[in-house]
Amino acid sequence: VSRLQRSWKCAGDVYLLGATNSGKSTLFNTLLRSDYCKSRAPDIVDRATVSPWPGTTLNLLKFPIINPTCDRIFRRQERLKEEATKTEDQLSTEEKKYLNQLKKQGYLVGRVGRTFQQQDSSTEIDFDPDLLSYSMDEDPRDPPKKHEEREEFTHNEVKDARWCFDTPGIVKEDCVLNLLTEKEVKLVLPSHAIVPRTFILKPGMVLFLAALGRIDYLEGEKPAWFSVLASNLLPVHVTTLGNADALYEKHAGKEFLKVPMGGEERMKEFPPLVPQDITLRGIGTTEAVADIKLSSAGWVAVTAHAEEELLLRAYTPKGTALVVREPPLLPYISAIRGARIPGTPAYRTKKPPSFVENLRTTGSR
Ligand SMILES: Nc1nc2c(ncn2[C@@H]2O[C@H](COP(=O)(O)OP(=O)(O)OP(=O)(O)O)[C@@H](O)[C@H]2O)c(=O)[nH]1
Ligand SMILES: [Mg+2]
Repeated sequence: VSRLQRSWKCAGDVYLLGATNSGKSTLFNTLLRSDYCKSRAPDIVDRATVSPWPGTTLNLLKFPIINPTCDRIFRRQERLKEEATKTEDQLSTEEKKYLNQLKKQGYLVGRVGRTFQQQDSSTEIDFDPDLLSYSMDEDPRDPPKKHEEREEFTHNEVKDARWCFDTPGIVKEDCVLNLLTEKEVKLVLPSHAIVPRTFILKPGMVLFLAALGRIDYLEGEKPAWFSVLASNLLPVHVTTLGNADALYEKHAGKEFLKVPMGGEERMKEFPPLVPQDITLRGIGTTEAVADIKLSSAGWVAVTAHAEEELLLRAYTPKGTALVVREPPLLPYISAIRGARIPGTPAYRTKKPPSFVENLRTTGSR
């Protein structure tokens, strides 16, 4: 909010753009209740629908952007400074409960908060320089409205306003979610914080992410680490090159590989896995070299010994996007693991530290 106010000021309208389900409406609703929005607007503007289903927002929603006068920027900074010194202890029980709930779902949590509250006619009005400095777009003489009737903006409030828009998401044609049923999507879209699952694979081994993705480690000198970042409800299975095809044939569509579900009937209409070869050169045992993104089913961070050359073959259902993301999004993710489980290529899992704990201990906002 601070950066938008400093750099963009009120130069023009602002649009939240992005793929469906990327969190635009969540951000819109947060901005609606922040210093970015004119103080009266949250009561007038409808909140955007947030849902786990891609493509939920169909109409355009907008709120008027507040004009960041020098005085407002100053008061906002004062509030932020003050709040930075407060600890979580000062939150109400309800706020704490909400925060904990979000924390469990893997949200990056911070309180956005507002500096400028709506003028309430029943309370005494302190001297407010904004009322004088900004009578152009917010008319302080506006008579207070009765609570029952739906409030509306006055002509003065919106005539020169810039708006912030939520938009319907961009539908990606090559997204695996388009191929899935409602039940399957529920398993694929994470509903809780993802716990990374790391496996150590030798050349000749194969990793399946449900029946939606597959990675073969074809050639290389040494073992490498494969960290799966995907919904915790999707199974990961490791097998050998010799057994992989048979495993897929036997279990795709069934409980063992979970998604898709519906047995052979379902698999008849489901596109086959198609391969793509990938070569990577390791940069060391603590840092991943790349992410292999298996459409929206998840991604696998690959960590390999320095200078070690790997030949991989990755698969996603035909028509869906397989992307090699280099550099990886979370280079040190393979370190978030427990002890090796004896006799298997798997490591025990470990929960990543929560963002809130981090924020508190570093004292940043
Ligand atoms: N873990 C996590 N989930 C989020 C975050 N932001 C949004 N979500 C969740 O992601 C899902 C989609 O969020 P929306 O805000 O509806 O996404 P959108 O981009 O508006 O989606 P469309 O309107 O369909 O294009 C919802 O279940 C949200 O609760 C976030 O920062 N972290
Ligand atoms: Mg939306």
